[in-house]
Amino acid sequence: FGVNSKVVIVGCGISGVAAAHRLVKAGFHHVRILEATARSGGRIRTGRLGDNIIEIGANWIHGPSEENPVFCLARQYGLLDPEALTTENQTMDIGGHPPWVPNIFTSSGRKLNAEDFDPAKEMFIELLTESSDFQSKGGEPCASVGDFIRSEVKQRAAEKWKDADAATRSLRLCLISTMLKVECCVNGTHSMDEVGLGGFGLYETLPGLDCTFPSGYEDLIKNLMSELPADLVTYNRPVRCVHWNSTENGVNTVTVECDDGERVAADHVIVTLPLGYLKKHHQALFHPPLPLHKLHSVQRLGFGTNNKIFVEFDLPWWDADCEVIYFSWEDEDAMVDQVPDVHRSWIKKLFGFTVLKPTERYGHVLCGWIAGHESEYMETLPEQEVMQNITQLIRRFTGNPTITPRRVLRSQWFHDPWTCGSYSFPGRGCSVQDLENMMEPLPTKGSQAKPLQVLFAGEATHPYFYSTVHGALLTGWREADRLISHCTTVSQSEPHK
Ligand code: 6YU
Repeated sequence: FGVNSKVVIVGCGISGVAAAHRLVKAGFHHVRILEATARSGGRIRTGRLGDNIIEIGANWIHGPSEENPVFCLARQYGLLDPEALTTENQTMDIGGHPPWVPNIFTSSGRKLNAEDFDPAKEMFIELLTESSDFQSKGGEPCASVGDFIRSEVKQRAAEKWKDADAATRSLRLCLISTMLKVECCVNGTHSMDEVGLGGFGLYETLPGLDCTFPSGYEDLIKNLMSELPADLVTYNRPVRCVHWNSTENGVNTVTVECDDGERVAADHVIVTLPLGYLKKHHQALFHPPLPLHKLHSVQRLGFGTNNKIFVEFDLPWWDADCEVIYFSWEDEDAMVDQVPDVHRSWIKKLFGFTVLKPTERYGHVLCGWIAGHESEYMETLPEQEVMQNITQLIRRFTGNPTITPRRVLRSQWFHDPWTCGSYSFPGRGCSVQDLENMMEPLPTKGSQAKPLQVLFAGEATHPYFYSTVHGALLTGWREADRLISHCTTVSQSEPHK
């Protein structure tokens, strides 16, 4: 009992590492992490493109300020640029919309001025803000954010843009399509039609201008891991099934069964598996199965794909101050964020690129962003074919037939068998209850069986910071604290033997 309890953590992403860290610091000495792959970090994954450091998974610390534990740890470990540490940076409240300098190109090879973009951008941001408000008000008029934005733009454009000519209005609607695609990447969804309007406002932002890890996000994992016993993690050890409520000598136990047949007995198991993995494998993964209300929440919450395509150039073809490049298709004034023929036109889903800055550190590297089924299809193509499609696209939109990338590297999060996508979002009909169900331990309340046999952490179990690293980290701490307080109470009430 108490610190002698055997705790098994399934998954060595940030939430698993955070849970182990907390338990070990509290004196628990039978903590073990079982990880399917050969590395720690999960969706925090730093790679290389030539000489440049790139982030295959998580990119930014969203809202780097005092309330953000990832920021505080990164500062403590000395992992951030001085600029990120300034009060000015920490207090900037961007509400999830970084004030990036854009370059905007259209499919006929035109470069737009910021003024051409502003009316559509303003209306879009206004509607996103209104979409978030339904969470507190209730009684939303449509099921999804996509439906709401489309119907409102139609009405508002008729009034606000009545003096604009037909071509200008059409261009603005095409720009709305581009922004819907941006938002698909932000939310990790196939389409904004899949993101529930009632649940959209659950996500909360923190103050601070998003910053990156100059030597890679994995530095955070390395620093945390260096404070844990070296043999705490067993790598290449996928878990096949968690047997809970099984009875041995009249006492409930949990047994974790691994793919290689190893069976690990535990008092408590913390499951930190990605929601995509849970959706696909829940049936085989839990014995007995998950209670129905928990299963329904696993199904109702969304988990889609957002991938990156890194492209390096000898020379920049964007402005020196440019931070984001948008591509807008002039045939998309129907406000679409889905491509009708995925195999032929998947590239249309790519909204554009963010520019890796500063240039002295990264060279001339862009990060392309593509979400949804189009992105999942892109993963199946040879990298050479992805590079050809990207080259054609850039040449068309810039009108410059000589632009040639030096090299390309893309992420493949959907086909990663241990992740099955990128991150979670509230689907249609989702409410905070679904996130609460996600984090509820097994057996659920009211059961006479031994409590806290299986606990749940991971980004998809945070009620308002889901889809982020800080959300995932907090859930690891939350479940460790749940166990610490439970084990302390139990060991205090146990008669001394
Ligand atoms: C953030 C960002 N970021 C981009 C991309 C991705 C994600 N995120 P893990 O998966 O890490 O760990 C589970 C482990 O389990 C793993 O090691 C597996 O191998 C293992 N496992 C699986 N099966 C197993 C088995 N059977 N047995 C044993 N082990 C098994 N977050 O803060 N900043 O910039 C981004 C981004 C491409 C893919 C991101 C970002 C999400 C984080 O990466 C993610 O939440 C955490 O790393 C997850 O940690 P974990 O421990 O839970 O799981 C308004 C509004 C809208 C709302 N959304 C806005 C939010 C914006 C989110 N943006 C993200 C954007 C980017 C670019």
